[in-house]
Amino acid sequence: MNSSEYTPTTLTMTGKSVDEIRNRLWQEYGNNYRIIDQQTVLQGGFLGFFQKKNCIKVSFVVKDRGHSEQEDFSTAKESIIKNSKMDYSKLVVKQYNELTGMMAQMNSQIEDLKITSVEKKHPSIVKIEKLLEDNEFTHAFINMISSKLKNESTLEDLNDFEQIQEKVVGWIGRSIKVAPEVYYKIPHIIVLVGPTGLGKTTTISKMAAKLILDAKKKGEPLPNVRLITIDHTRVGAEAQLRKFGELMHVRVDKAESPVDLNDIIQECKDSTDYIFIDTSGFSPNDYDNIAKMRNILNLQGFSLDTYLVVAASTKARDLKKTIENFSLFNFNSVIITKCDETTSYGNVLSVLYESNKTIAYITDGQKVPNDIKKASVREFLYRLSDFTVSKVYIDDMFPEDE
Ligand SMILES: Nc1nc2c(ncn2[C@@H]2O[C@H](COP(=O)(O)OP(=O)(O)OP(=O)(O)O)[C@@H](O)[C@H]2O)c(=O)[nH]1
Ligand SMILES: [Mg+2]
Repeated sequence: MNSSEYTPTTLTMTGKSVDEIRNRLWQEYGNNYRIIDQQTVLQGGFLGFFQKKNCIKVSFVVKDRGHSEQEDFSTAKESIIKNSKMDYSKLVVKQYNELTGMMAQMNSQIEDLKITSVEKKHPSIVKIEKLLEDNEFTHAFINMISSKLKNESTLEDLNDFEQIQEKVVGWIGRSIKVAPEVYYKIPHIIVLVGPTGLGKTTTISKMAAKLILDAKKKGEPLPNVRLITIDHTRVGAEAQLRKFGELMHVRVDKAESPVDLNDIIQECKDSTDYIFIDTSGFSPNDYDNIAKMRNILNLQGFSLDTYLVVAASTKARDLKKTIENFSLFNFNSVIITKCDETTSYGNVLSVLYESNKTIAYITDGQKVPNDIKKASVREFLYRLSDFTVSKVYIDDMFPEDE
Protein backbone atom coordinates (compact mmCIF):
# COMPACT_ATOMS: atom_id res chain seq x y z
CA MET A 1 0.00 0.00 0.00
CA ASN A 2 1.62 3.31 -0.95
CA SER A 3 1.18 6.39 1.18
CA SER A 4 -1.42 8.04 -1.07
CA GLU A 5 -3.71 5.04 -0.77
CA TYR A 6 -3.67 5.08 3.02
CA THR A 7 -7.10 5.59 4.58
CA PRO A 8 -7.15 5.78 8.37
CA THR A 9 -9.94 3.86 10.07
CA THR A 10 -12.41 5.94 12.02
CA LEU A 11 -13.08 4.57 15.43
CA THR A 12 -15.58 5.64 18.07
CA MET A 13 -15.51 5.68 21.83
CA THR A 14 -18.37 6.54 24.21
CA GLY A 15 -18.03 8.00 27.68
CA LYS A 16 -19.49 10.32 30.28
CA SER A 17 -17.38 13.30 29.17
CA VAL A 18 -14.82 14.27 26.55
CA ASP A 19 -12.10 14.43 29.28
CA GLU A 20 -12.84 10.92 30.38
CA ILE A 21 -12.62 9.70 26.75
CA ARG A 22 -9.38 11.65 26.16
CA ASN A 23 -7.83 9.93 29.24
CA ARG A 24 -8.74 6.53 27.93
CA LEU A 25 -7.45 7.39 24.42
CA TRP A 26 -4.14 8.66 25.85
CA GLN A 27 -3.71 5.50 27.89
CA GLU A 28 -4.33 3.41 24.78
CA TYR A 29 -2.63 5.43 21.95
CA GLY A 30 -0.49 8.06 23.66
CA ASN A 31 -0.36 11.09 21.31
CA ASN A 32 -1.07 9.06 18.22
CA TYR A 33 -4.79 9.75 17.92
CA ARG A 34 -6.90 12.67 16.73
CA ILE A 35 -10.52 13.40 17.59
CA ILE A 36 -12.46 14.31 14.45
CA ASP A 37 -16.02 14.50 15.73
CA GLN A 38 -17.95 14.46 18.96
CA GLN A 39 -21.67 14.21 19.64
CA THR A 40 -23.95 14.15 22.65
CA VAL A 41 -26.21 11.09 22.50
CA LEU A 42 -29.06 9.79 24.59
CA GLN A 43 -28.62 6.39 26.13
CA GLY A 44 -31.03 3.81 27.44
CA GLY A 45 -34.76 3.49 26.64
CA PHE A 46 -36.43 1.08 24.26
CA LEU A 47 -36.66 1.64 20.48
CA GLY A 48 -35.82 5.29 21.03
CA PHE A 49 -38.48 5.77 23.71
CA PHE A 50 -37.81 6.63 27.33
CA GLN A 51 -34.20 7.70 26.53
CA LYS A 52 -32.82 9.65 29.46
CA LYS A 53 -29.10 9.85 29.99
CA ASN A 54 -26.74 12.08 27.95
CA CYS A 55 -23.36 10.63 27.04
CA ILE A 56 -20.58 11.69 24.67
CA LYS A 57 -19.63 9.76 21.56
CA VAL A 58 -16.26 10.64 20.04
CA SER A 59 -15.04 9.66 16.56
CA PHE A 60 -11.24 9.48 16.27
CA VAL A 61 -8.45 8.17 14.08
CA VAL A 62 -5.18 6.58 15.07
CA LYS A 63 -2.29 8.19 13.24
CA ASP A 64 -0.09 6.23 10.88
CA ARG A 65 3.54 7.30 11.16
CA GLY A 66 3.96 7.57 7.33
CA HIS A 67 1.19 10.23 7.04
CA SER A 68 0.96 13.77 8.25
CA GLU A 69 -1.56 14.56 10.91
CA GLN A 70 -3.43 16.87 8.52
CA GLU A 71 -3.78 14.19 5.83
CA ASP A 72 -5.14 11.70 8.36
CA PHE A 73 -7.64 14.20 9.64
CA SER A 74 -8.97 15.35 6.22
CA THR A 75 -9.28 11.82 4.89
CA ALA A 76 -11.11 10.68 7.99
CA LYS A 77 -13.50 13.62 7.88
CA GLU A 78 -14.28 12.97 4.21
CA SER A 79 -14.96 9.36 5.01
CA ILE A 80 -17.32 10.33 7.82
CA ILE A 81 -19.21 12.64 5.46
CA LYS A 82 -19.24 9.96 2.75
CA ASN A 83 -20.45 7.27 5.12
CA SER A 84 -23.20 9.39 6.50
CA LYS A 85 -24.05 11.09 3.14
CA MET A 86 -27.79 10.50 3.34
CA ASP A 87 -28.06 12.00 6.81
CA TYR A 88 -26.16 15.13 5.78
CA SER A 89 -28.15 15.73 2.59
CA LYS A 90 -31.38 15.22 4.54
CA LEU A 91 -30.17 17.73 7.08
CA VAL A 92 -29.24 20.21 4.36
CA VAL A 93 -32.66 19.80 2.67
CA LYS A 94 -34.39 20.22 6.03
CA GLN A 95 -32.39 23.34 6.84
CA TYR A 96 -32.94 24.69 3.32
CA ASN A 97 -36.70 24.17 3.65
CA GLU A 98 -36.71 25.86 7.03
CA LEU A 99 -34.75 28.81 5.65
CA THR A 100 -37.01 29.14 2.60
CA GLY A 101 -40.04 29.09 4.88
CA MET A 102 -38.53 31.74 7.12
CA MET A 103 -37.64 33.92 4.13
CA ALA A 104 -41.15 33.63 2.69
CA GLN A 105 -42.55 34.61 6.09
CA MET A 106 -40.17 37.56 6.34
CA ASN A 107 -40.99 38.67 2.79
CA SER A 108 -44.69 38.62 3.53
CA GLN A 109 -44.08 40.58 6.75
CA ILE A 110 -42.08 43.16 4.78
CA GLU A 111 -44.89 43.41 2.21
CA ASP A 112 -47.41 43.80 5.05
CA LEU A 113 -45.28 46.59 6.48
CA LYS A 114 -45.08 48.31 3.09
CA ILE A 115 -48.86 48.09 2.58
CA THR A 116 -49.44 49.31 6.11
CA SER A 117 -47.20 52.30 5.66
CA VAL A 118 -48.86 53.21 2.31
CA GLU A 119 -52.48 52.49 3.12
CA LYS A 120 -52.83 52.86 6.81
CA LYS A 121 -53.81 56.43 7.34
CA HIS A 122 -54.13 58.13 10.67
CA PRO A 123 -57.78 57.82 11.85
CA SER A 124 -58.12 61.63 11.86
CA ILE A 125 -57.18 61.77 8.17
CA VAL A 126 -59.67 58.98 7.41
CA LYS A 127 -62.40 60.91 9.30
CA ILE A 128 -61.59 64.17 7.51
CA GLU A 129 -61.69 62.44 4.11
CA LYS A 130 -65.13 61.01 4.98
CA LEU A 131 -66.40 64.46 6.06
CA LEU A 132 -65.14 66.02 2.82
CA GLU A 133 -66.72 63.22 0.78
CA ASP A 134 -70.05 63.75 2.55
CA ASN A 135 -69.81 67.43 1.62
CA GLU A 136 -69.23 66.32 -1.99
CA PHE A 137 -65.74 67.72 -2.43
CA THR A 138 -63.99 66.19 -5.45
CA HIS A 139 -61.33 63.47 -5.09
CA ALA A 140 -58.68 65.91 -6.29
CA PHE A 141 -59.65 68.39 -3.54
CA ILE A 142 -59.79 65.65 -0.88
CA ASN A 143 -56.34 64.39 -1.92
CA MET A 144 -54.98 67.91 -1.73
CA ILE A 145 -56.28 68.33 1.85
CA SER A 146 -55.13 64.82 2.81
CA SER A 147 -51.56 65.38 1.67
CA LYS A 148 -51.46 68.77 3.36
CA LEU A 149 -52.55 67.05 6.58
CA LYS A 150 -49.87 64.38 6.19
CA ASN A 151 -47.13 66.86 5.36
CA GLU A 152 -47.99 69.62 7.77
CA SER A 153 -49.11 67.80 10.93
CA THR A 154 -47.22 66.03 13.66
CA LEU A 155 -48.61 62.86 15.23
CA GLU A 156 -49.58 64.99 18.21
CA ASP A 157 -51.56 67.36 15.93
CA LEU A 158 -53.32 64.43 14.26
CA ASN A 159 -54.35 63.01 17.62
CA ASP A 160 -56.26 66.24 18.34
CA PHE A 161 -59.25 65.92 16.00
CA GLU A 162 -60.78 69.25 17.05
CA GLN A 163 -57.62 71.04 16.00
CA ILE A 164 -57.41 69.04 12.76
CA GLN A 165 -60.98 70.03 11.85
CA GLU A 166 -60.16 73.70 12.49
CA LYS A 167 -57.09 73.41 10.29
CA VAL A 168 -59.09 71.81 7.46
CA VAL A 169 -61.94 74.32 7.69
CA GLY A 170 -59.27 77.05 7.49
CA TRP A 171 -57.83 75.50 4.33
CA ILE A 172 -61.29 75.17 2.76
CA GLY A 173 -61.95 78.81 3.63
CA ARG A 174 -58.70 79.92 2.03
CA SER A 175 -59.50 77.93 -1.11
CA ILE A 176 -62.68 80.00 -1.62
CA LYS A 177 -61.98 83.21 -3.52
CA VAL A 178 -64.60 85.90 -3.19
CA ALA A 179 -64.69 88.36 -6.10
CA PRO A 180 -63.30 91.75 -5.14
CA GLU A 181 -65.55 94.80 -5.49
CA VAL A 182 -64.80 96.37 -8.89
CA TYR A 183 -66.02 99.84 -9.77
CA TYR A 184 -66.87 100.42 -13.41
CA LYS A 185 -67.20 103.72 -15.07
CA ILE A 186 -70.78 104.57 -16.01
CA PRO A 187 -72.58 102.88 -17.63
CA HIS A 188 -71.70 99.77 -15.69
CA ILE A 189 -72.66 96.93 -18.07
CA ILE A 190 -73.45 93.64 -16.30
CA VAL A 191 -73.87 90.46 -18.37
CA LEU A 192 -75.04 87.08 -17.07
CA VAL A 193 -74.24 83.94 -19.07
CA GLY A 194 -74.67 80.26 -18.33
CA PRO A 195 -76.54 77.04 -19.05
CA THR A 196 -80.36 76.87 -19.38
CA GLY A 197 -82.71 77.39 -16.49
CA LEU A 198 -80.21 78.05 -13.70
CA GLY A 199 -81.60 81.48 -12.82
CA LYS A 200 -79.95 84.11 -15.04
CA THR A 201 -83.12 86.17 -15.64
CA THR A 202 -84.26 85.86 -12.02
CA THR A 203 -80.81 86.88 -10.74
CA ILE A 204 -80.71 89.93 -13.04
CA SER A 205 -84.12 90.95 -11.64
CA LYS A 206 -82.79 90.50 -8.08
CA MET A 207 -79.62 92.52 -8.78
CA ALA A 208 -81.49 95.34 -10.50
CA ALA A 209 -84.25 95.47 -7.87
CA LYS A 210 -81.70 95.51 -5.05
CA LEU A 211 -79.86 98.51 -6.52
CA ILE A 212 -83.11 100.47 -6.70
CA LEU A 213 -84.53 99.36 -3.33
CA ASP A 214 -81.22 99.87 -1.45
CA ALA A 215 -80.98 103.43 -2.78
CA LYS A 216 -84.62 103.98 -1.78
CA LYS A 217 -83.91 102.68 1.74
CA LYS A 218 -80.90 104.96 2.11
CA GLY A 219 -82.84 107.92 0.73
CA GLU A 220 -80.33 108.29 -2.11
CA PRO A 221 -81.23 109.26 -5.70
CA LEU A 222 -82.47 106.16 -7.53
CA PRO A 223 -79.99 104.72 -10.04
CA ASN A 224 -81.00 104.72 -13.66
CA VAL A 225 -81.26 101.05 -14.66
CA ARG A 226 -81.88 99.53 -18.09
CA LEU A 227 -82.48 95.86 -19.01
CA ILE A 228 -81.63 94.37 -22.40
CA THR A 229 -82.37 90.82 -23.44
CA ILE A 230 -80.46 89.14 -26.24
CA ASP A 231 -82.37 85.91 -25.58
CA HIS A 232 -84.33 85.32 -28.79
CA THR A 233 -84.39 81.52 -28.55
CA ARG A 234 -86.66 80.88 -25.58
CA VAL A 235 -90.38 81.56 -25.86
CA GLY A 236 -91.42 83.98 -23.11
CA ALA A 237 -87.89 85.12 -22.29
CA GLU A 238 -88.63 88.74 -23.22
CA ALA A 239 -92.04 88.67 -21.53
CA GLN A 240 -90.45 87.38 -18.30
CA LEU A 241 -88.10 90.37 -18.18
CA ARG A 242 -90.78 92.88 -19.27
CA LYS A 243 -93.04 91.77 -16.44
CA PHE A 244 -90.28 92.56 -13.95
CA GLY A 245 -89.48 95.84 -15.76
CA GLU A 246 -93.09 96.99 -15.41
CA LEU A 247 -93.06 96.16 -11.72
CA MET A 248 -89.87 98.11 -11.06
CA HIS A 249 -90.49 100.87 -13.65
CA VAL A 250 -87.40 99.83 -15.56
CA ARG A 251 -87.16 99.98 -19.35
CA VAL A 252 -86.57 96.67 -21.15
CA ASP A 253 -85.13 96.36 -24.69
CA LYS A 254 -84.47 93.45 -26.98
CA ALA A 255 -81.37 93.12 -29.18
CA GLU A 256 -80.99 90.49 -31.86
CA SER A 257 -77.63 91.43 -33.36
CA PRO A 258 -74.40 93.17 -32.41
CA VAL A 259 -75.66 96.27 -34.29
CA ASP A 260 -78.94 96.29 -32.32
CA LEU A 261 -77.12 96.00 -29.03
CA ASN A 262 -74.58 98.65 -29.94
CA ASP A 263 -77.35 101.09 -30.99
CA ILE A 264 -79.28 100.63 -27.72
CA ILE A 265 -76.16 101.15 -25.61
CA GLN A 266 -75.01 104.20 -27.58
CA GLU A 267 -78.46 105.70 -27.19
CA CYS A 268 -78.62 105.24 -23.37
CA LYS A 269 -74.96 105.36 -22.30
CA ASP A 270 -74.98 108.92 -21.00
CA SER A 271 -78.21 108.66 -19.05
CA THR A 272 -77.89 105.17 -17.55
CA ASP A 273 -75.96 103.99 -14.47
CA TYR A 274 -76.47 100.26 -14.87
CA ILE A 275 -77.23 98.19 -17.97
CA PHE A 276 -78.10 94.52 -17.37
CA ILE A 277 -77.84 92.15 -20.35
CA ASP A 278 -79.78 88.88 -20.11
CA THR A 279 -78.61 86.08 -22.41
CA SER A 280 -80.02 82.80 -23.73
CA GLY A 281 -79.26 79.68 -21.77
CA PHE A 282 -77.43 77.01 -23.74
CA SER A 283 -76.17 73.58 -22.90
CA PRO A 284 -72.43 73.75 -22.19
CA ASN A 285 -71.98 71.41 -25.19
CA ASP A 286 -73.81 73.72 -27.62
CA TYR A 287 -70.61 75.41 -28.63
CA ASP A 288 -72.02 76.93 -31.90
CA ASN A 289 -74.82 78.85 -30.21
CA ILE A 290 -72.54 79.91 -27.35
CA ALA A 291 -70.16 81.34 -29.97
CA LYS A 292 -73.04 83.15 -31.80
CA MET A 293 -74.18 84.77 -28.56
CA ARG A 294 -70.62 85.77 -27.77
CA ASN A 295 -70.55 87.49 -31.16
CA ILE A 296 -73.60 89.63 -30.30
CA LEU A 297 -71.78 90.82 -27.19
CA ASN A 298 -68.86 92.18 -29.23
CA LEU A 299 -69.16 95.75 -28.03
CA GLN A 300 -66.47 98.20 -29.04
CA GLY A 301 -65.33 100.68 -26.43
CA PHE A 302 -67.15 99.18 -23.42
CA SER A 303 -65.82 96.82 -20.82
CA LEU A 304 -68.34 94.25 -19.69
CA ASP A 305 -68.75 92.95 -16.15
CA THR A 306 -69.59 89.34 -17.03
CA TYR A 307 -70.68 86.57 -14.63
CA LEU A 308 -71.12 82.85 -15.22
CA VAL A 309 -74.27 81.54 -13.54
CA VAL A 310 -74.02 77.97 -12.15
CA ALA A 311 -76.28 76.06 -9.77
CA ALA A 312 -75.00 74.81 -6.42
CA SER A 313 -76.05 71.26 -7.25
CA THR A 314 -74.23 71.10 -10.60
CA LYS A 315 -72.06 67.96 -10.81
CA ALA A 316 -68.31 68.60 -10.76
CA ARG A 317 -67.77 67.17 -14.25
CA ASP A 318 -70.58 69.29 -15.78
CA LEU A 319 -69.30 72.34 -14.00
CA LYS A 320 -65.80 71.89 -15.45
CA LYS A 321 -67.31 71.61 -18.93
CA THR A 322 -69.45 74.73 -18.36
CA ILE A 323 -66.45 76.75 -17.18
CA GLU A 324 -64.42 75.55 -20.15
CA ASN A 325 -67.00 76.32 -22.84
CA PHE A 326 -68.28 79.60 -21.40
CA SER A 327 -64.70 80.86 -20.94
CA LEU A 328 -65.28 82.44 -24.38
CA PHE A 329 -67.09 85.25 -22.54
CA ASN A 330 -64.06 86.09 -20.36
CA PHE A 331 -66.34 86.05 -17.32
CA ASN A 332 -64.77 87.69 -14.26
CA SER A 333 -66.53 85.68 -11.68
CA VAL A 334 -69.27 83.16 -10.87
CA ILE A 335 -72.77 83.44 -9.34
CA ILE A 336 -73.91 80.26 -7.57
CA THR A 337 -77.70 79.92 -7.72
CA LYS A 338 -80.19 77.59 -6.02
CA CYS A 339 -78.09 77.28 -2.85
CA ASP A 340 -81.42 76.60 -1.08
CA GLU A 341 -81.78 73.37 -3.04
CA THR A 342 -78.70 71.59 -1.69
CA THR A 343 -76.79 71.15 1.53
CA SER A 344 -73.44 70.28 -0.05
CA TYR A 345 -71.32 72.81 -1.90
CA GLY A 346 -68.11 70.76 -2.02
CA ASN A 347 -68.41 69.95 -5.73
CA VAL A 348 -68.80 73.60 -6.78
CA LEU A 349 -66.16 74.85 -4.34
CA SER A 350 -63.66 72.17 -5.49
CA VAL A 351 -64.07 72.95 -9.18
CA LEU A 352 -63.92 76.72 -8.68
CA TYR A 353 -60.75 76.26 -6.63
CA GLU A 354 -59.22 74.03 -9.32
CA SER A 355 -60.18 76.53 -12.06
CA ASN A 356 -59.05 79.49 -9.97
CA LYS A 357 -62.41 81.29 -10.30
CA THR A 358 -63.86 83.79 -7.87
CA ILE A 359 -67.43 83.79 -6.53
CA ALA A 360 -69.39 87.04 -6.57
CA TYR A 361 -72.92 86.20 -5.38
CA ILE A 362 -75.01 83.31 -4.20
CA THR A 363 -78.79 83.05 -4.57
CA ASP A 364 -80.90 80.94 -2.27
CA GLY A 365 -84.53 81.17 -3.33
CA GLN A 366 -86.97 82.44 -5.93
CA LYS A 367 -87.95 85.64 -4.19
CA VAL A 368 -86.97 88.90 -5.90
CA PRO A 369 -85.04 90.79 -4.60
CA ASN A 370 -84.29 89.18 -1.23
CA ASP A 371 -82.82 85.83 -2.17
CA ILE A 372 -79.42 87.07 -3.30
CA LYS A 373 -76.32 87.68 -1.19
CA LYS A 374 -72.76 88.72 -1.79
CA ALA A 375 -70.58 85.61 -1.57
CA SER A 376 -68.98 85.13 1.80
CA VAL A 377 -66.31 82.63 2.86
CA ARG A 378 -67.90 82.46 6.29
CA GLU A 379 -71.32 81.55 4.88
CA PHE A 380 -69.85 78.64 2.93
CA LEU A 381 -68.01 77.42 6.03
CA TYR A 382 -71.12 77.71 8.26
CA ARG A 383 -72.93 75.54 5.70
CA LEU A 384 -70.40 72.68 5.79
CA SER A 385 -72.20 69.55 7.02
CA ASP A 386 -71.00 67.60 10.08
CA PHE A 387 -67.88 69.64 10.82
CA THR A 388 -68.01 70.73 14.46
CA VAL A 389 -65.94 73.89 14.18
CA SER A 390 -67.49 76.77 16.09
CA LYS A 391 -68.92 79.86 14.41
CA VAL A 392 -66.69 82.01 16.64
CA TYR A 393 -63.60 80.23 15.33
CA ILE A 394 -64.73 80.74 11.71
CA ASP A 395 -65.48 84.44 12.35
CA ASP A 396 -62.04 84.90 13.96
CA MET A 397 -60.34 83.17 11.07
CA PHE A 398 -62.13 85.15 8.34
CA PRO A 399 -62.72 88.64 9.69
CA GLU A 400 -62.53 90.13 6.18
CA ASP A 401 -66.19 89.23 5.61
CA GLU A 402 -67.31 91.81 8.17
N1 LIG B 1 -84.94 77.45 -5.63
C1 LIG B 1 -84.45 78.40 -6.40
N2 LIG B 1 -84.95 78.61 -7.60
C2 LIG B 1 -84.43 79.61 -8.36
C3 LIG B 1 -83.35 80.39 -7.91
N3 LIG B 1 -83.04 81.26 -8.89
C4 LIG B 1 -83.90 81.03 -9.90
N4 LIG B 1 -84.73 80.03 -9.59
C5 LIG B 1 -85.81 79.46 -10.38
O1 LIG B 1 -85.26 78.76 -11.49
C6 LIG B 1 -86.15 78.79 -12.58
C7 LIG B 1 -85.41 79.30 -13.82
O2 LIG B 1 -85.04 80.65 -13.59
P1 LIG B 1 -84.66 81.62 -14.77
O3 LIG B 1 -84.25 82.90 -14.15
O4 LIG B 1 -85.75 81.71 -15.79
O5 LIG B 1 -83.42 80.87 -15.37
P2 LIG B 1 -82.63 81.25 -16.68
O6 LIG B 1 -81.23 80.89 -16.45
O7 LIG B 1 -82.88 82.65 -17.07
O8 LIG B 1 -83.27 80.28 -17.73
P3 LIG B 1 -83.14 80.35 -19.34
O9 LIG B 1 -83.32 81.75 -19.72
O10 LIG B 1 -84.20 79.45 -19.83
O11 LIG B 1 -81.78 79.83 -19.65
C8 LIG B 1 -87.27 79.73 -12.18
O12 LIG B 1 -88.35 78.95 -11.73
C9 LIG B 1 -86.71 80.49 -11.00
O13 LIG B 1 -87.69 80.94 -10.09
C10 LIG B 1 -82.81 80.11 -6.60
O14 LIG B 1 -81.86 80.73 -6.12
N5 LIG B 1 -83.39 79.11 -5.90
MG1 LIG C 1 -83.57 83.53 -18.80
